[in-house]
Amino acid sequence: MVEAAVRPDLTPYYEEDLAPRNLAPLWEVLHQMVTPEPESVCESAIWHYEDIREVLMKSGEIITAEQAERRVLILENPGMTGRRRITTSLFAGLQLIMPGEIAPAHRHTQAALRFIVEGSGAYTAVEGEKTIMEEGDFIITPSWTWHDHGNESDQPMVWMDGLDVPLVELLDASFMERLGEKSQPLGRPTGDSLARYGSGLLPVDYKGQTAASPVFNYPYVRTREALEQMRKADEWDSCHGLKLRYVNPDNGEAPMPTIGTFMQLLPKGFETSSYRSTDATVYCVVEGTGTSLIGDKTFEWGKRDTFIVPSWCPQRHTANEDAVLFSFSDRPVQQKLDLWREDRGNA
Ligand code: 1HN
Repeated sequence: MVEAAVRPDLTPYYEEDLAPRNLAPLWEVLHQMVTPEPESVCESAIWHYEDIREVLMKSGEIITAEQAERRVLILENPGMTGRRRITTSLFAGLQLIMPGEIAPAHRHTQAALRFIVEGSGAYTAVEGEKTIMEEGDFIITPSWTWHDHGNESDQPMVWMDGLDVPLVELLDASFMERLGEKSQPLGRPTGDSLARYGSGLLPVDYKGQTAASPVFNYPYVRTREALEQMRKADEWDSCHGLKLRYVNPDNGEAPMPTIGTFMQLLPKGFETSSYRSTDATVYCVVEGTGTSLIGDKTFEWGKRDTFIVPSWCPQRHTANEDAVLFSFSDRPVQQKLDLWREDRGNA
């Protein structure tokens, strides 16, 4: 293989012959383009909630939700400063909505998830149905669905927004529309989707019409109850503890085609064995405290913290007390494209 810049004598050819014709020599860059293993600029990182809560609340004083359209602080990966993403393929941010505020209705081709971090009782409306949000709830806003948020409670509400913005940017497929009204008209009662599609039942003639799940709120009470019931079987995976993936009940696939979501329980004292996978992953701590070794760096985490594991970076987690971790990644995309790999070490 020709190493980069080993042929400085070719510079005149590159600059005078190739560049003006929009041509470039592959042999100078091939080894950067095709690496033996993933080489990501994405870095491991952590955001401690107690460290960022105050500046997030400050945003509530300096701009209204309406002025901002969405009052979100972007969690920027330190390896990709200015690139508005938390991993190479995904956006994450913390959104704040104050009592009485409304974030007006719009829709876009980028798919979004909300993971509720703090507060109780604000709502989000998606395609004509409202849902009330509680801590730990996982809510989806699939591609091109109308959505608006409002806070009718008496406390600030904070959630994590996870979007496939960088993926859509890569594909140049961004479209966005504002409804022109603060709130969209509601066509279904609150709780309708969960009752119809999220109770181990489906309407008898239902034919999955969309790529995304017909359930749009996966309440934490149900997820937590599932984990608590399952722990009685005492079957722990050495790499994951007890880990569940969220599904579209119609086809068993991820709730949205571009973002996979997971919830796992690590009981007090549990130490996972080394694991890595090609989907860079965003973790949100729902309960408990613990320590993670990500590559050669150690991170201490607690409730409401967010941390990142880059692609193919070895991870080990230890729970100091019963811990519950929500996570999301681009895994469904990689799996559909036959790119996803995992390495369970010797486990
Ligand atoms: C968006 O539309 C929302 O609807 C949140 O709440 C975060 C980040 C990037 C682009 C669009 C929302 C977003 C976003």
